[in-house]
Amino acid sequence: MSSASTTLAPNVRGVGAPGRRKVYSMCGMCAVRCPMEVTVENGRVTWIQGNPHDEAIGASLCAKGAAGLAFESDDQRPQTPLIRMGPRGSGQWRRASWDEALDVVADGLKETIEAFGPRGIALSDRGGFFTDLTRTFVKALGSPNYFNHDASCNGNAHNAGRSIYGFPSAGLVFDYANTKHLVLYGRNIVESLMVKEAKAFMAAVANGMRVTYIDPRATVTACKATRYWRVRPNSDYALNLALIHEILKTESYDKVFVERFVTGMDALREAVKDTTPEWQEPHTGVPAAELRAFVKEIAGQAPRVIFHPGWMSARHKQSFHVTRSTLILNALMGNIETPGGCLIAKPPEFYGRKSLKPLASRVPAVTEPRVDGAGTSRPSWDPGIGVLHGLFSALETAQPYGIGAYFAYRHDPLTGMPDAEAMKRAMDKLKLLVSIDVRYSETGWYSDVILPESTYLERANILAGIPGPVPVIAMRDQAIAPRFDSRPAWWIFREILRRMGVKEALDFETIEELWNYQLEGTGVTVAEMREEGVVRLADAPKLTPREKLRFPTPSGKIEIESEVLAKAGLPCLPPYEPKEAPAGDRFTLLFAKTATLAHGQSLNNPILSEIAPEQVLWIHPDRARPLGIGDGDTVEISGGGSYAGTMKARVTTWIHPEAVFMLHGYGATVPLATRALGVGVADQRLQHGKLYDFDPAGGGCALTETVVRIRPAAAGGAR
Ligand SMILES: Nc1nc2c(c(=O)[nH]1)N[C@H]1C(S)=C(S)[C@@H](COP(=O)(O)OP(=O)(O)OC[C@H]3O[C@@H](n4cnc5c(=O)[nH]c(N)nc54)[C@H](O)[C@@H]3O)O[C@H]1N2
Ligand SMILES: Nc1nc2c(c(=O)[nH]1)N[C@H]1C(S)=C(S)[C@@H](COP(=O)(O)OP(=O)(O)OC[C@H]3O[C@@H](n4cnc5c(=O)[nH]c(N)nc54)[C@H](O)[C@@H]3O)O[C@H]1N2
Ligand code: SF4
Ligand SMILES: [Mo]
Repeated sequence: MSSASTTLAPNVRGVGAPGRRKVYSMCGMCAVRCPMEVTVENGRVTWIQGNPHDEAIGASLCAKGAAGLAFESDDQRPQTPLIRMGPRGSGQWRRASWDEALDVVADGLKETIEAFGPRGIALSDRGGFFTDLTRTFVKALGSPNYFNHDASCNGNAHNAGRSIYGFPSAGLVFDYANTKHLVLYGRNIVESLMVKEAKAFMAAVANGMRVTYIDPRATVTACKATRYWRVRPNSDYALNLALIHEILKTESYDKVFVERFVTGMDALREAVKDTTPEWQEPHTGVPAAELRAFVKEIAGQAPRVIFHPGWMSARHKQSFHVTRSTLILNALMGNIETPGGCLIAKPPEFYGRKSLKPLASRVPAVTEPRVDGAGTSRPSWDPGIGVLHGLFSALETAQPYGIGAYFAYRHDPLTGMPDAEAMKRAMDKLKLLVSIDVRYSETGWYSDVILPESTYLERANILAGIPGPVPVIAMRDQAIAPRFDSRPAWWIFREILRRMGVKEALDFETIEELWNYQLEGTGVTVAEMREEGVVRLADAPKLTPREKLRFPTPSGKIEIESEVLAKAGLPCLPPYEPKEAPAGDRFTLLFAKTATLAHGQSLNNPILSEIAPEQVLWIHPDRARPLGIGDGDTVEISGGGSYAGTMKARVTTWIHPEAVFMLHGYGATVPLATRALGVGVADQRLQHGKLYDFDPAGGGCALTETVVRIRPAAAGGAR
């Protein structure tokens, strides 16, 4: 029997009240979390739109955001806590009360602590604005093993930023409105979108911003560009080394900026002395003359030139160095903290204000080393976010130590990480696998306990402190009462900590009490937060004066030669590793998002499932013809494991001949999500063997090194 009272649904004050009111929230239909305004009438949501008090977004939401009400009214989601009855993944569940489910979780944690100590507990989440909560939860339990999802998102770019600028790549914000030229490496801004960024990009394009778009396939963003380079897959590092060579040779860089703010130029000159435009041509496919013309063009536009360090573009074993070299290119442009360049995201303290008071400061530091070695045996990996495949390898080998319990909170590794079979093998070693989600995820279906979180409209979150040119505090307030027996995350974690006897960390009775704690000393009140949902902590953005510009690196400068990497025994400027061209029926597998779906979480949405594009396989005619594949034919695609799938071929010259392309987010297997079940092919399951194949410096999985085989499907083989 539990001593904690869990019967009370912790609704925010005013929820369900009669009348019409506006509630400020953040969209929850993808992890971008755009600020939004919710109109509630008599306890029901009647309209959602972007938060008009936030100028950058206005009333806009994307198609996924607009499908939020369809998600809310969908019954195909966990409606009560569920406890697994049969073998893992068998789909045999029983409904449970919160008390019972949380007791099962607490028992599993106690068993884990007995076997492995507190460090045997791990949690991964989606990262982003609200991680103070999850980090605090893990820390309060005494474990160092908090992970975000970046091992398969922007972990390489994140760690590359730290190694050279001293802060993660997300510490740069791009001043599209004032730039003359934007260079994108597979950053598909228009389709893989964040509403504010897509709007700023489109406005800048309309204003004459030049765009160079680099991608082995032509995206919608490529169609908006002034120059498109259809590069060979995974070759951007060669391109960058040649760009740097040409920029140095033609002295087209900002000497004053470099002299003052950059170290390691001699090493850079040495590393690129032979990487000429001609040298890169066979590696990337970009004609040397075009590369020279590009450098000439940007020389006249700098510092209003941005090389976007990207997120997803390429995930291979040198992609850390793609981002590092991209960040070097920005430094050479002298565009840091200049209009039309890369602005540094600022904390409130920059403007004489105070940051939100961290929940994590309520619990003592954990001194145990992380299970993935981040920050210890792997000094170049940020211990603040970890590298998730390190958890799975530890599960398989019990090295460097054993793990017994794993929470996947707002994270679906069986969709978002490569090679589900390998992950399931690792998960089978767990005593306890808990999924905290708003729908049936692939990971949820394989877990021991599903704890349904209330949807973003049905709950409040902790406040988010978001750094930027103008830092803000943003709120997700509760709009309506939960439809089912679900709970908000802060409450779920609080209840678990109470059962574990470490309640101090999150011992708040209401979310308002928690918010008041966070707001202490900021000069902002909950009432003010509720007025517009977003409070700006400065009137207008200010640039750091040049004499005060210092980077959080050991030298205070942008470090091309990095101590962190030296300590890790890693080269700062390794030579480019040439890529083999797959031949015959073998292709490099490219994958990406589409504008109307968010990863694997949208395909079951009643509206989005209707408008979702058919998943087709892009293939170049020169490679399709010898295989006997014509446009519209059904092809089979396999990745070396037991998993294979079929889809229609789209024969097109808009893709590099060495690659094929498909959309991510299809091929779901959960029977209770009937609209997504069996639709399409799961690219992550074709990425066989990629869970433990990663970039050693950045830690990210080498997803884009996946080679697949393509052949015409046997007659009747089509789904
Ligand atoms: N093969 C392949 N792999 C990829 C990618 C790819 O394109 N191809 N993309 C990569 C990228 S960029 C990323 S970011 C990752 C994404 O991987 P994930 O982070 O796992 O993906 P998401 O779809 O953001 O959401 C994860 C889970 O959060 C749940 N969720 C949504 N809203 C809420 C909520 O309010 N509360 C709770 N508790 N849960 C919620 C969703 O239902 C979903 O199950 O995948 C990466 N992996
Ligand atoms: N609609 C929608 N929008 C989203 C998301 C979503 O799920 N749906 N997810 C959000 C998230 S979490 C993220 S991280 C971002 C991701 O945003 P992006 O980084 O733009 O990611 P992707 O859509 O995965 O597109 C990656 C592109 O990289 C290209 N590419 C592959 N290999 C190479 C290479 O070697 N070199 C170059 N230059 N390009 C290459 C692919 O062809 C593809 O077009 O999108 C965000 N926005
Ligand atoms: S990008 Fe679209 S789905 Fe994602 S948070 Fe913004 S409006 Fe919602
Ligand atoms: Mo991502």
